[in-house]
Amino acid sequence: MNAAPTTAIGAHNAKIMNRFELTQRLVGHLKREEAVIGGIGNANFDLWASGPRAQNFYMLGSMGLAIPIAVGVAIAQPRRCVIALEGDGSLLMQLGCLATVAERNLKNLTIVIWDNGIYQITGSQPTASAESADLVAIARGAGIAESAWAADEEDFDRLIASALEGGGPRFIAARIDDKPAVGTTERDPVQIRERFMRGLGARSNRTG
Ligand SMILES: Cc1ncc(C[n+]2csc(CCOP(=O)(O)OP(=O)(O)O)c2C)c(N)n1
Repeated sequence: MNAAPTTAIGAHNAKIMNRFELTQRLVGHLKREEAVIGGIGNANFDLWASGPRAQNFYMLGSMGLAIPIAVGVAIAQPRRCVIALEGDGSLLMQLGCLATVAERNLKNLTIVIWDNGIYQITGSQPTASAESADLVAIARGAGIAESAWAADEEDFDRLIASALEGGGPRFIAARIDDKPAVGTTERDPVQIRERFMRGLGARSNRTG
């Protein structure tokens, strides 16, 4: 059993950090071909900008699907660590997936939520997490016991390192600023899917 990553930090006393910086920190921890599923928009833009990895999947177009896709990968490849990166607005659209994650008790799954309190990419309309909803409390209520706010960058590092040792499912939420994403993912879903499947060893390298 790994040391519990629980912190006493609540939704509104965690440090406000930067998504690109934290994404780079996260990618720096990846040594074992972990799968990373970036949610729509900024979550996958900053993952893309953090460097090419064949085990990255970039969700284009639909909110709230990073976690459901990660669940499928985690079930299909239980020995691989799988990380879902999702925005607060996208998670709020698909909260039911948290109960599924807890119920399936996926040891190899980590969820990272970038909580900027806005639907940034469509014009920064406020989300419910800006004022009222505490996403970590929701995850705990759904049954994911190992759910925590990252207090600051060092705490985020610690939570990620611990999550990559297994003992999931883990839910890590970070409060982030409203700086735009650093890059823009290529918009070629077939390429993205094929590269990801090869990266997971689920497709051979032959073409066609
Ligand atoms: C089902 C669905 N509804 C609405 C949209 C339009 N849309 C795309 S991204 C987005 C906001 C995403 O917000 P969040 O997940 O918090 O990420 P942020 O933009 O803040 O990084 C919206 C409303 C969509 N693509 N799919």
